[in-house]
Amino acid sequence: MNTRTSLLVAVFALGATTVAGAAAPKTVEISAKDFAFTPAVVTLKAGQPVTLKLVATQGAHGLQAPEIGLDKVVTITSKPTEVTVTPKKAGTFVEHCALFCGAGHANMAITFKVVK
Ligand SMILES: [Cu+2]
Repeated sequence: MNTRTSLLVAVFALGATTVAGAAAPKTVEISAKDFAFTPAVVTLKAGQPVTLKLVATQGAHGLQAPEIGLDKVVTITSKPTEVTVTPKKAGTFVEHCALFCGAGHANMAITFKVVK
């Protein structure tokens, strides 16, 4: 193997590593406070696994979104919780906070836009 071949092999190996890394679910950070989710609108891709990293910066909240594959209520506290989901169908889904959190609870919502 001459120097040029070695270099090509090295570049190929690097490329393969990058491709493998891209296959891992991307992470979307969602924070919750009294009484809002940030971001308020999250765009996801149908059929593509995504890890939601949920953390509360104030109070304790909850999220349940069966339309994107989050079937059980996840409690959101100051300790980050990661949950990986795969949205199956495209559409716009509005979910409300799933844990009573106070005066603004009823208006605390997040919108998931699932695109094809
Ligand atoms: Cu809440």
